[in-house]
Amino acid sequence: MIGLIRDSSTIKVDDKIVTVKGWIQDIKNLGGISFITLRDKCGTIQITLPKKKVEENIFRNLVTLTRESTVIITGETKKSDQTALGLEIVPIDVKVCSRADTPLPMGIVDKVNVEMDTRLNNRFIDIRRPDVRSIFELRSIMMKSIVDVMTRNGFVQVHTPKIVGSGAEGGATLFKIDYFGRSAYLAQSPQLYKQMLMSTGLDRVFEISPAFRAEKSNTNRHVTEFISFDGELAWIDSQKDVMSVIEIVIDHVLKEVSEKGKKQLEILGKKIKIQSPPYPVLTYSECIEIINNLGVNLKDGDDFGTKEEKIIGDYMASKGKDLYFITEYPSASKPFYIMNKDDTSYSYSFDLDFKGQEISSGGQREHRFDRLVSRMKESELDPNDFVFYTNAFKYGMPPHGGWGIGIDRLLTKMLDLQNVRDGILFPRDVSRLSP
Ligand code: AMO
Repeated sequence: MIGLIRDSSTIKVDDKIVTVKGWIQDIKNLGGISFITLRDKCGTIQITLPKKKVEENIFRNLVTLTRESTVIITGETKKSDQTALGLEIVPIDVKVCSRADTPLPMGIVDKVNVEMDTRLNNRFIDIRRPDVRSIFELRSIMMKSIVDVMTRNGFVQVHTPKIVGSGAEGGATLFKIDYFGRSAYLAQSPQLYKQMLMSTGLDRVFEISPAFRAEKSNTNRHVTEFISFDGELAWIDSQKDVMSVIEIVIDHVLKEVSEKGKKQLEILGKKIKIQSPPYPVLTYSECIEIINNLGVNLKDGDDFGTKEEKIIGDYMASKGKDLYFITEYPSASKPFYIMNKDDTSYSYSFDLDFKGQEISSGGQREHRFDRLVSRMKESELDPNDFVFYTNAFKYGMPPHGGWGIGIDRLLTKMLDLQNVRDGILFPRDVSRLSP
């Protein structure tokens, strides 16, 4: 028997006979009456079983079920002022879809703090928690908003190879694979390909794809497989043109997620702060000064680690800014494809930081063939390994620039998650290859 198919967000007392589907979250047997909390993707519904009014086999069937079993229940709606929905269902038909094994590997509604490892090992259960599921629904809203804003701004979505013959982001984080007896690698980024496209007339492209880094660091912001959102645009005057596009994109994403994800944000108890562009810009040298004024002893050329990023994050937070660019890093700390700043030791590079963490880096690229090859040699790379790439610079390459945004980090910072893994369904890191 089937009544009106309803979920916990649409059900009304007036529906009279309804069919609901979900997981048995809890069963309370009080002798003459039993209560079942049925959870569906939108919330919970109370199923009430007065022993005298419910058919015996339905009663037995339901009250002997294990938590998290899946059922389809048809029943009569009754007004109730004891439940959040203001109604309960008295079953007249039950279909048990699957009976859950016991004990459960982890609880769903229990208020105990479960370790990240246990949660990730049992991710299919973890995601049954409404707050966890909300993160992934918000992620989906975010991804759609990115595609929308990029397309609206004339960018063409592309996909480039993830099995590659040479890496762009340094040998230390390359995953080597055996490719029919030859050495190949998992792509660390679409860098070389998105740049090659700049010579084709496809002069505004974006890609959202997995990127792989053999990253040995076991931190709350590094994973070995992440989703990289890359953009590249030609005919730029300077890196500022690239930064302006990022501002348009991030601003749109924050607004869309706030607007379209209201329900999920409420479940998470979060409010997204929208910081209107333009985002503040600090140069690398200014950051060194800010950091050293706080008693640290950084030298020009030193890299910023987690600690330094946090100092700058706190400094910007004190000015009410969560999002800010850091520009003009030393050339030596940036990859070969970034353009040097005229005759200085700095570069036309930038990072976008969000609440004290780098979420993006980019810059103007070196589009002049000779200089590009020199930059490669300076970085101790063999230009012969990159001929497929440098060829695209030989026969007419416009000035161009772009960025890579770590989607997982953007989500983490936007929602103030503790760990980048919180926003990844099935994360991969040094010690995790399953599920
Ligand atoms: P970069 O190496 O800085 O730049 O990476 C760009 C962004 O990707 C994210 N990211 C990561 N996220 C999680 N785990 C990791 N191990 C990880 N590594 C990187 C970060 C980072 O800011 N080709 C250039 C971009 C460009 O210039 O267009 C690049 O890949 O959010």
